[in-house]
Amino acid sequence: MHYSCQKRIIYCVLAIIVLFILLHPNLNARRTYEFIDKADIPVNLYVKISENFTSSALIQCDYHDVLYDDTSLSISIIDEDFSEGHKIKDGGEYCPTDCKPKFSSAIIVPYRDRAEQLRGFLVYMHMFLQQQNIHYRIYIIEQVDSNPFNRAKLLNIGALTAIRAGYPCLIFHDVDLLPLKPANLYACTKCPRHLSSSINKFRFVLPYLNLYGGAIAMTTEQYKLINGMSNRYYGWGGEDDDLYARLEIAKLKLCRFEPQTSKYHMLPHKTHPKRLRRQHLLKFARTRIHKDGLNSLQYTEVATVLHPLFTHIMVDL
Ligand code: NGS
Repeated sequence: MHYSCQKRIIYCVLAIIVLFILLHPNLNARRTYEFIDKADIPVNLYVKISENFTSSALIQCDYHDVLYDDTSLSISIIDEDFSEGHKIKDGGEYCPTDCKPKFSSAIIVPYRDRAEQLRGFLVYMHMFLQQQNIHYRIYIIEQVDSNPFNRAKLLNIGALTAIRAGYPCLIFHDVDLLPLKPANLYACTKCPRHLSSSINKFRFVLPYLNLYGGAIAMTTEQYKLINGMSNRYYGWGGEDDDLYARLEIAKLKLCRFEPQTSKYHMLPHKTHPKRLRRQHLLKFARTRIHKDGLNSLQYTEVATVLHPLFTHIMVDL
């Protein structure tokens, strides 16, 4: 081959490599980020159980062993059957019996049309959560109409339901995410917490610092303070960035646990069509906080069913 032709090919290949690196979404990704040191987690936890909740246990549950548990769970649990004779109450509520829990968490999952994923999620999450000595309940909020999916509005509906039931801590959770480390305590911290900061899909790096989607935890008080999430994001993307903007307005600084503890496995699924106007909505996120959220939430409850492993709320948005 002619020398100048070879040179041109080399330049082309180099240019493609440079472009690939520059345009790659992981360019801004964080292998590490600011996080709460393990030793400081206990003082940062928001210790509160549900109103009206009583436990007949004599001793308080201890969370030291949970926080320092170094094991990982195997995602093969999703293929298992849930054992008969478990201690979960209808509606998916669980409370440890041999000690008094310090935390009550409502796990709120927006959902539509992923039955197989939901089955695996429920089996896995009950296994995971029961190891943590917390009181919790799993709410699945299903959008039954045929409009584009509105994740944030479903989360608002779940939040209102959980708040009415007296839950002090709201954990908003996508159905395709499985926490891998039992040390990732599903309780609220005093700061709003981003739980899923280290996902296999992103090669366990945080795609951008302000990411506040996937799995997050907020106290009921914090969620009410920011008027919940915007109800206007139909279709994929942007609603979590809008939520982050609300935190900034309310001067609530988000926090995380260390990457090692925040590892998640994302179950594979089809990608959704992206909402075209999400950037426009985001641009005005700050102006809508007081008029678009919990205080403007409108929907029709189609049915609520207490299943053995979850509370199923079906809604028309
Ligand atoms: C951003 C989206 C977020 C989304 C994040 C990660 O670009 O809603 O990607 O998405 N923001 C906008 O579209 C404005 S993920 O790859 O996890 O599906 O959460």
